[in-house]
Amino acid sequence: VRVEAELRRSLDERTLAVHFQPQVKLSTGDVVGAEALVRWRHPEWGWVSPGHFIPVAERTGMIHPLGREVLRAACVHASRWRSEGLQRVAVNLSPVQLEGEGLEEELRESLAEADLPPEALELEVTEEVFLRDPDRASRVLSRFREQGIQVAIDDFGTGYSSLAYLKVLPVDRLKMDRSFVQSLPDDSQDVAITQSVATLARELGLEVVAEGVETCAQARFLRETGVQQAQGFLYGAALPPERWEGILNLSR
Ligand code: G
Ligand code: G
Ligand code: MN
Ligand code: NA
Repeated sequence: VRVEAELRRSLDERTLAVHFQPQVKLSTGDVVGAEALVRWRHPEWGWVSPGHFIPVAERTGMIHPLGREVLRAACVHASRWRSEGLQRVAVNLSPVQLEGEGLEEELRESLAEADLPPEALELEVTEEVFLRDPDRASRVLSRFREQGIQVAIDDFGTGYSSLAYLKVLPVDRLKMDRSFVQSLPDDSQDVAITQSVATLARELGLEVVAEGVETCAQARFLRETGVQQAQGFLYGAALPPERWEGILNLSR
């Protein structure tokens, strides 16, 4: 209850921050994308993890105004960074946001306000959305895709859904969960899983972004296995937008 009240206050006072984690093209090292990650610093508690407050926001409906703020910030910053070579910004979408009304309108408004082409926006959804209401999720996401917005499956491989949704909803990208990356290249099971995901993606014409890349050995193995992009502490944690200025120029 404390968390709920304090989160509501931070939303009202607009003290939530949006940070951006670089996504890198493995063959060149260029920063091609940025994932928007919401950050909450409470005056007494310090940084509160999204893993802690996002579920509260989902339960209370605060995820709608929160998600709107993240989306707006993401579009505004991406629009500025595009001229420096950034291809896209990725925004996490909660299943609750997908089920609500008005998301389509918000997307249109945010893109228009920032003058960002839809192709430069990627929505990250987890496999969970296809468990909850697969028909609705496919319908809504297909409509976004028709407008040019890209869709990525977050935490790919950790959900309990079947792969059938990849036929119903042609997505653009799979984000391989960091639990599969952590023990590369030594763990033979993770090697097998990585190879399978890379093959599946290639056959379906999708890109793969590996998450949680922390070492050069992981990056090298992923590149040699055909994974196109990576994200993780090796390249950088999520940074506040003002710290992004140098990043894009540096990578080119
Ligand atoms: O990197 P971090 O600890 O911030 O991320 C923890 C989790 O919170 C991740 O699963 C991430 O997807 C989620 N998350 C971070 N920002 C947002 C957001 O703006 N919206 C939603 N729905 N989830 C987010
Ligand atoms: O959306 P998602 O659930 O994937 O959120 C990304 C989460 O992973 C965030 O909590 C972020 O801080 C965290 N993260 C990002 N890069 C790394 C990394 O290289 N290693 C680890 N352990 N965590 C990471
Ligand atoms: Mn994500
Ligand atoms: Na993830």
